[in-house]
Amino acid sequence: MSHIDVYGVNHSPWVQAVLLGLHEKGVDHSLKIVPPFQVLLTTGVMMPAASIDGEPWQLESAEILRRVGFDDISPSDMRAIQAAWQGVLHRPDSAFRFWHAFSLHRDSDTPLWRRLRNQFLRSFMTLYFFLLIRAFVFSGKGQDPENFTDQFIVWEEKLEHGEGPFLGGNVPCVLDLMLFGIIQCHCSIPVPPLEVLRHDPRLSRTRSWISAMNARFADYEHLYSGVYFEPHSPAPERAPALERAAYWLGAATMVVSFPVTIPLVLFLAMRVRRT
Ligand SMILES: N[C@@H](CCC(=O)N[C@@H](CS)C(=O)NCC(=O)O)C(=O)O
Repeated sequence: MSHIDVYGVNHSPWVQAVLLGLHEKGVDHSLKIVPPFQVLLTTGVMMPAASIDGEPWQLESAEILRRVGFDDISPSDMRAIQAAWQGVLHRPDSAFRFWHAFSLHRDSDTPLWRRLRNQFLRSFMTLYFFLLIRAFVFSGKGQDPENFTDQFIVWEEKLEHGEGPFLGGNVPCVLDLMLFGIIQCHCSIPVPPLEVLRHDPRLSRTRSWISAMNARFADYEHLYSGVYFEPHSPAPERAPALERAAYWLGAATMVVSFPVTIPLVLFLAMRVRRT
C-alpha cells in the first residue's frame, strides 16, 4: 500500500480513528475535506471514506483500519466504543460554536483556489450535520444518560487489568484508536462528557491513558485532547483567515439558498440511511 485518500473532517470520531491509525502506521495519506464526486454519488456525505491506492472508495472506519493492518474489532467492543459517544448530541447546543468549530478545519489541498472552493462547499456539510444532529435531538432519540461517567467505566476496567499504558498493551491497538477518536470528538467541540473525563475520580486510569495517547500522538496534526489533558499541546492549526472567509461566505450562501439546500440535505440523509 503506498497512498490512501481519506475523505472526512477531523470533528468526526470515526475519521479521527482512521487518521490516528494511518499516523500510527506511518502510511502516506491525504485528507479531502469535501466528498469526492464518486463518494457523493454513492454514499452521500457519509464519512470516513477511503480509497487505497486508487481503489474504489470504501466506508467503515474499522474496515479501513483492518486494511491498514490493525486487528478486527469484536461486536461487543464495538458496542462499548459506540456507547462512549453519548454527549456528542450537545455539539450544536450553540449554533455559532458549532459552525465556528467547523470553520477552523485546515485544508491541505493545493493550489489556493481549490482550498477556497473546498471551504466554500464544506459549509454545506456543516449545515448537513447541524440539521442531522438537531433533528435527532428533536425526535427525542439520544436522551442524555443519568451521568456521562458510566460510558467509560468498561474502558477504565480494561485499562486496570491491561499490561501497559494502552488498551493494546505497549502499543496502541484498534481499540485505542477508536476510543481515542471518540475522545477527540468530545474535545473538538467541548461537550459534557469532557468534564467527567477531566475531573471524575472514577476515571483516573482513563486520564492516564489519554495522557499516554497524547504523548504517543504528540506530532499528530488533528490532536484536540492536548488542550485539556497532559502533556498539553495547542489545538490543531486553524485554517488561514482567507479560507475561513470562504467558508463563511459559503455558510451565508447555504442559508440564503435554503429552498435548495434543505431538500438536498434531506435527499442525502435519506440516501445514507438507505445504504
Ligand atoms: N460505522 C461508521 C460510522 C460513520 C459515521 O457515523 N459517520 C458520520 C459522521 S461522524 C456520518 O458521516 N454521518 C452521516 C449521516 O449519518 O448521514 C464508521 O465507523 O465509519
